[in-house]
Amino acid sequence: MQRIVVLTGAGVSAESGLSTFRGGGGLWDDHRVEDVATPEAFARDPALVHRFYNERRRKAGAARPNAAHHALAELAARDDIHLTLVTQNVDGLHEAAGARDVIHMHGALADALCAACGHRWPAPKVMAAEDPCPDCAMRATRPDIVWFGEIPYHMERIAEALERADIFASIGTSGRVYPAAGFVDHAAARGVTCHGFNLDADEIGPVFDHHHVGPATQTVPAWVA
Ligand code: BJW
Repeated sequence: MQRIVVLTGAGVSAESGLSTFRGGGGLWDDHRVEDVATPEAFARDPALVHRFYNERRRKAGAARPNAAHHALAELAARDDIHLTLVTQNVDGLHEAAGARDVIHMHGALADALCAACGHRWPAPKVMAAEDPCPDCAMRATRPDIVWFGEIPYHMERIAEALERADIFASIGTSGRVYPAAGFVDHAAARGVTCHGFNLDADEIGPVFDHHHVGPATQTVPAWVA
């Protein structure tokens, strides 16, 4: 049984019509990251942050998984492979393609989180800070998203999977945001074979053993086949 850890980023959903974060047309072109993706920004202007995420939730809800999401779901279903699928994406497209047990290290647009008591519940289409928490009734509703300065989710589980991996693959991520950006170094230091997938050859660092350059909808199905 081969143990594979796959890390995905915004590039895997780009061909489903969802914007990436950096580069031309990236999400932050319209919104400075400090204005929307930090706890401080939320404390300063919760309405702006909710508007940003309500719009992201609307777009993600209308998007459909692409061939890369489907190929990864097929890989997960194979009997001879144990796949740990870790995503930085909050869009839910891996699940829409049929993948189960996806590790959402940066949270999910589909969930709401009470900043007062930590309770989680399915996000309404349009969320506002004034929405009462169904558990404690406080009005401190926020998206269940990991912002800069917050600790990503499931780090222990991810570290365990990386410790046991035979293969590591990083797909459609710029590798600029930590701790996810450090997974490849951790894997490479253990002698794990590392595959990098990106549209842009320059975004795949020399630490990767195999460079798969091109759109994820082509390179990922070709790798999985
Ligand atoms: C294609 C393609 C196609 C396009 N096919 N490819 C200084 C040094 C080191 C670290 C820090 C530092 N100062 C601060 C930090 C920490 C900070 C950080 O990393 N900052 C950096 C910016 C420097 N990190 C944090 O604060 C994290 N927390 C933390 O570190 O806690 C401490 C701790 C950790 C662990 C244990 C104990 C303590 C939290 C990070 C939270 C990130 N949140 C965001 C926004 C919220 C989610 C949301 O709104 O959606 O998450 S930021 C944003 O970037 C989002 C993404 O998940 C994340 C990564 O972006 P991604 O996915 O890589 O997208 P892009 O756009 O950057 O790249 C897309 C790529 O796809 C490109 O390369 C394209 O070429 C490619 N592509 N189309 C294939 N068709």
